[in-house]
Amino acid sequence: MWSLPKLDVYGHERLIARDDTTPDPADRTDFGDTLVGGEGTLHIFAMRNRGDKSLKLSAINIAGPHSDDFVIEYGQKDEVFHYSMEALHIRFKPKSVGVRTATVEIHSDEKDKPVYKFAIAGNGTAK
Ligand SMILES: [Ca+2]
Repeated sequence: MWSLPKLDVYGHERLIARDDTTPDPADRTDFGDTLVGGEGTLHIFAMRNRGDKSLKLSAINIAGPHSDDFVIEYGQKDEVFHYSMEALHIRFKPKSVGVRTATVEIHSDEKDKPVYKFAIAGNGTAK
């Protein structure tokens, strides 16, 4: 029996729910305190395909009020093979002091839900 490709995204081995709106340090969606103008904070996520067919990724982008404060450094893979995973690296580089929020959007050919979204946040700090 065939199943469809199915995307799950994990941070620190914890599943990040689709449409999650509550960033949390436990699953790495909260990047914590980070110096404005510094190196930033890099978090690595895992995109897993638990279906038995390849998943085609058409785009990964960051949207929302402070989308420019988060940079995708790696993850523009166009395919996640069945029962396999790919890394997604996001760096938080705050442009201003205070809470910064955005939404990660992973577009794929998954049938029922082609956009996997979750909120991310971080706190810009001054020296
Ligand atoms: Ca959450």
